Amino acid sequence: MVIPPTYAPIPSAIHPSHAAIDKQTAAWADQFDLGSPQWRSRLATQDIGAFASRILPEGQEDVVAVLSDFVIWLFAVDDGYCEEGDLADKPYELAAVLHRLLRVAQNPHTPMLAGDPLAEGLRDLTLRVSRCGTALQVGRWVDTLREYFFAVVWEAEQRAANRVPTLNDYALMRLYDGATSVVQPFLEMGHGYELQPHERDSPALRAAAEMTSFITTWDNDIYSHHKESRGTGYYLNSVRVLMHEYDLSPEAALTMAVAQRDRVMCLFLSLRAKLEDQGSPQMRQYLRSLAAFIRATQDWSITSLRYTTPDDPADLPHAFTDRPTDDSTEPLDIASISWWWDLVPASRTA
Ligand code: 3E9
Ligand code: MG
Ligand code: MG
Ligand code: MG
Ligand code: MG
Ligand code: MG
Repeated sequence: MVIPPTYAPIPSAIHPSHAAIDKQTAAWADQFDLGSPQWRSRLATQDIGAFASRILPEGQEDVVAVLSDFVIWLFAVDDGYCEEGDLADKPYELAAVLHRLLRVAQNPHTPMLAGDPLAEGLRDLTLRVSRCGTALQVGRWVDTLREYFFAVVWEAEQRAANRVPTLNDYALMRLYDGATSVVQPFLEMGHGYELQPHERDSPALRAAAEMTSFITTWDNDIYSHHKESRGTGYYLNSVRVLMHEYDLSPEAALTMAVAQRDRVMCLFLSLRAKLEDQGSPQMRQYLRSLAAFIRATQDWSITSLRYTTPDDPADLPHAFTDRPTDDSTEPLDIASISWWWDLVPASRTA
């Protein structure tokens, strides 16, 4: 399947220390013995540090470094437990393991899971997150970790049943199972501010954050479809979900997935413009960071060996376009997310 260049209205940017951060993250994964040696040597070539450096191009370097280590830790959980490991189709056992890990994030001094690589890595991350963030942000990060864990347990149940989820269920699950919401607290920490709760928890800013999760995970599905469809059998991906939902060919499903992310991107831009007129300086910075996260995923995905897989090359684009394939202002026909369109009056999206 040939992946076309996708719409990229947000400028590209990367933190100047990306090379050092990338190197240090590979060393951190070695230090904590994450995954197998083979897994680590593969991940060391996938530019994880560059990805984190694109998410926070102007962020404080210590926070970018923690984010980078956290992202490789997340891939250890996602690859090792959730998709390729023994627990991938055992939701009950997976839930128990993830609850124990969560306890380590809630209090890194809890004397449990000693010597477990994921737990020891998480202990280190938690101590560092506590130095970078306020108590509120650390609490928020633990809550978002729980959200992510809950969603990957849902994925495991889909795998156990060997079922392709409905589009509505998949869109809802994907807001959390790509670990995008766990990264969002770093957007505040990276610039040393706290969003005010009445702004962060406003429906409009929550919607902007959810749209960011939708666009980045739909993009991931588009760019990782090659890797995932050649994997060990069962996989969760929006292209596959759309084929199943609407009885489409892979190519037609890809076209539809691209149109959906383009429509959400257009809505994100309209909502951002509206919120920038009204919000605090912190909210405006947060919106810039959400946008950077979207572009970071695009830039990293078309270049990382994780998705280009040169031994069995994926047909990924080398560039982006400045035009959406679909700029309709009509809500997507997905019940769990169609409320996003209520936040932007049609006159602002035209
Ligand atoms: C993961 O889904 C989607 C992410 C790559 C989106 C952005 C990345 C992050 C928020 C940090 C790391 C997140 C993880 C490890 C979930 P999927 O399909 O499991 O990723 P894959 O790389 O295997 O296609
Ligand atoms: Mg590298
Ligand atoms: Mg996953
Ligand atoms: Mg994966
Ligand atoms: Mg993927
Ligand atoms: Mg997947």
